[in-house]
Amino acid sequence: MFRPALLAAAVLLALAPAADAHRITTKTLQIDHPWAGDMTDAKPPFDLAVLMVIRNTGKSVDVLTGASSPHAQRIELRHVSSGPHKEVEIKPGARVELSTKNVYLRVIGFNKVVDAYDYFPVTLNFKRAGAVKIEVQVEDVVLELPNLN
Ligand SMILES: [Cu+2]
Repeated sequence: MFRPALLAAAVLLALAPAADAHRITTKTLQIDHPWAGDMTDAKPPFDLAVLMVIRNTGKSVDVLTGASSPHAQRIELRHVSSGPHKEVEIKPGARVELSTKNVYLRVIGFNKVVDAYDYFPVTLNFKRAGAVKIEVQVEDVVLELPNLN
């Protein structure tokens, strides 16, 4: 028997813990759910976008200046319309979302075969917090990658 209410509850249960559990915290930063779209069909090397929410829980401004991964040629901060982006400032108490509608991390020359729900390592570089290691989750959704500009 098909029971929509139960199905909806199951979907919520499946989504909520992943989003809650997947958090990286440092003394001054809280990074929630860094993720990338499914690229099961892409042949390495390829580009992908990494998205996340960063909160500054400290008392000073911090600045995301770049990132790297052992599985990528390089990672760039990019603005969806204006291209290469130097840095992302995060004021104390502020919450900044990296997304393909604004500024995102463009992973260039990714060379690992990954399936949905796999993780891969990325190091974020901040002016104050320094190098912060995160694990990016591959989501089971297709994420349209912005054209390079
Ligand atoms: Cu996550």
